Amino acid sequence: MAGSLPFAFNNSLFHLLEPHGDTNMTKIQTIERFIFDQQPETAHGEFTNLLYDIALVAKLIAHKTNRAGLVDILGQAGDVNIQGEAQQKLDVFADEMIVRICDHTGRLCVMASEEREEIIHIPKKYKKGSYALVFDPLDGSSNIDVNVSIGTVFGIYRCIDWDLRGRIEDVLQPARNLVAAGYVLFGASTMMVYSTGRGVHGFTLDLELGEFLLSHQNMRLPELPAYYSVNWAYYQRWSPGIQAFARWLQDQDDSDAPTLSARYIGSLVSDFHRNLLRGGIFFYPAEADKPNGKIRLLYEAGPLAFLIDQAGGYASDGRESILDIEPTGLHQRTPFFIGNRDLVEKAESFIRQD
Ligand code: AFP
Repeated sequence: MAGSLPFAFNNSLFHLLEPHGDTNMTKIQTIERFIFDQQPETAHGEFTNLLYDIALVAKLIAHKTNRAGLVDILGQAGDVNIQGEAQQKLDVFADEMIVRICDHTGRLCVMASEEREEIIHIPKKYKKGSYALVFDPLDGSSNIDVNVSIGTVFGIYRCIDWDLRGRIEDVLQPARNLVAAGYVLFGASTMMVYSTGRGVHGFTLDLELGEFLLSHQNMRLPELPAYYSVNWAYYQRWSPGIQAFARWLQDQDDSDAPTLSARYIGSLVSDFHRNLLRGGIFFYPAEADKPNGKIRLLYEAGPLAFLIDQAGGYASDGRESILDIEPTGLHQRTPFFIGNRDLVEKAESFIRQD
């Protein structure tokens, strides 16, 4: 009975314990347990613990974003709160949390954040680790004020030269070199989805337990896509090839064209997550005055390309795989097409005709 169980083991968990069918019990796995079980026998735990750190920071950001609607009541960003401290913007908060949790653990050699101009060095007083972390602390932040889902994206590389302290070269690696990537979606519920190159796995945060529980094991893109996602308002700015592709997506008369519905949130993690579950394509192409589009290669496109590859899909800049692009700058942008392989390749074929 609930009353006789420890506090944390509350009602929210009971539905997970209900038998499925006659005999099978649902298996409950926390993210910690799952990461640990996936770790190779030879591992020293450095990488495993880095993933735990990210799961911890995800909970902290979730706690803060869940209170975003209270800002009007408790004070605006830029205001001074009751303790005399300035209120922080959520993306700045998320950025600082990630750095604070990860800079002293001895697991990283360097970090790079979408929020900062330069790479983030590990202070000399702390031990240096073997991994480099890239992240977009809170993507889609313009959606916070209207209570629309937002997300954190991250990627983990191995440092190139383990003898040196972190350098820019450690983060300017093609996404094909990622050893892990993932995102945290702050939506109707908070989810952490990640891959270490052995499938894509999703965990949902149980708020009462304070634990991420395995909810989506081995996520695969459905073969039949359901959605296309693009900001249609920019149609006039696209090349003729991209315009033709966008019209093809809508073309009910072309027997080759899939029957898709349109969905666009304007928050990449949310658009990506929905399309991962339902199938489809998200694209943010080049525009006349933005030849590289808007999406950042290092913090958004690369990690999501790694995930979609693991889920059976494909990501391209319209000409080549995102996984193969050698980054030249920390804040480089790229045109971005991601989703079911046949749809992304179709976009490439239209672009070749430009
Ligand atoms: P913000 O962080 O400025 O809201 O940008 C979010 C984003 O980089 C990505 O999450 C969206 O897919 C894309 O921009 C939306 O851009 P548009 O508003 O131009 O469609």
